[in-house]
Amino acid sequence: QRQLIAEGAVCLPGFALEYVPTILEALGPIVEQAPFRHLVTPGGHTMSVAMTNCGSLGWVSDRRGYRYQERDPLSDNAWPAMPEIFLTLAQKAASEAGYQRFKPQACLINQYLPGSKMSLHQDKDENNKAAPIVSISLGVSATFLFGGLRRDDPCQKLILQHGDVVVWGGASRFCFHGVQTLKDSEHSLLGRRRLNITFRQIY
Ligand code: MD3
Ligand code: FE
Repeated sequence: QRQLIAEGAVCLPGFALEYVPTILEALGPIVEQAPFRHLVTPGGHTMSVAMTNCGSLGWVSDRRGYRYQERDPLSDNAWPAMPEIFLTLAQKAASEAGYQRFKPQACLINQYLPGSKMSLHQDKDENNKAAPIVSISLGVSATFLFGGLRRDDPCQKLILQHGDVVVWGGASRFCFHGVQTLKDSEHSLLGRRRLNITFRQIY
């Protein structure tokens, strides 16, 4: 099943459900090598969402700016490798949405606890502007805000649930988006957390 959210934005409800046990197993060693951390924005604010990465490139933010880099700044080691199952799932979802040559190099893993949110923003740090972004939501459901190309364009609200995958490409790729403050509720597998995993092709 496939839902068109906007031009270029395709939701695949429950697409990741059958992969969840494998995904959670793969996340253990990743988070052990590269723990979740709260990044600081160039403006000096600490993000409420905790992040880590796997893959050949990882997204980081600090006082110097936003960028993708090959090493984890906490350890100076390469980011953990992207598990095969992640790549398979991301490519299968992209393919369902019409992107047959998706080659993600970066996988950003966001952890939301009750009270975490992500303010309205655009994703513009990827050099390859034609590739989509594939996102997987796990755990506590969240209200996702999806706007237009200008910050003050009206937003539609979307509930992203455990197992949902969204492919953001085409005209939706540079739309403003954000996540409302996570509610304090419990998910049977993930507890009070929400995880969002995004796959990005940088080059
Ligand atoms: C729409 N993460 O990490 S994923 C992010 O739930 C981010 O953690 C959110 O926004 C989260 O940058 C939303 C869905 C998403 C990702 C990229 C997009 C939606 C998008 C790029 C363009 C438009
Ligand atoms: Fe984003």
